[in-house]
Amino acid sequence: MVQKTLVLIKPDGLQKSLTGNILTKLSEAKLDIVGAKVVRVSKELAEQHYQHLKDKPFFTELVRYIQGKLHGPHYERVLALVYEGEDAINRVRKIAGATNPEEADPTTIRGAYGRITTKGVYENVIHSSSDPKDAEREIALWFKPEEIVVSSAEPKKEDQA
Ligand code: IDP
Ligand code: MG
Repeated sequence: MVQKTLVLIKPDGLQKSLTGNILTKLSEAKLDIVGAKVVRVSKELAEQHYQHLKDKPFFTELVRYIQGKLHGPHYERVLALVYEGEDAINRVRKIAGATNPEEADPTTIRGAYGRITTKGVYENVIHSSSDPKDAEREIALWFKPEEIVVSSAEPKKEDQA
């Protein structure tokens, strides 16, 4: 099934200068990028994005992490992307790797580049939506509808000879 999925290159990924490596690795999934932008993450956006974890002991630190507050003022941003294609959600999750970077396969993005901070947050370089419901919610949270490119099945009239 053709799906859309949200990817965030988190502040640690930007600080470690991994954007190119991550995009190259994700290109193995043979998906299309249909949305992309740099976002300065507000506390509200961070809390909404991670609402399912609000009762966890690491929640406050997690919100600070995605806001870039652990990586100096220059990295208070993320790169947000929407990928689209066949089985997009699972394909990206597979390349991203397990949540805990120490348990992630070393050939995955998180396994290769992630770490656990002394405060116990998994700095795992990349976010990817975990299921179709999450993907829909997250894409609506991070992107306006007009920021997503819609591919038309039919060629446009003006493109035809
Ligand atoms: P996911 O990112 O693989 O979907 P979630 O459970 O949705 O995993 O958690 C969101 C983020 O919260 C993770 O990517 C990681 O940065 C952090 N996190 C999740 N579980 C833990 C934990 O047990 N300890 C520390 N950080 C965690
Ligand atoms: Mg998740």
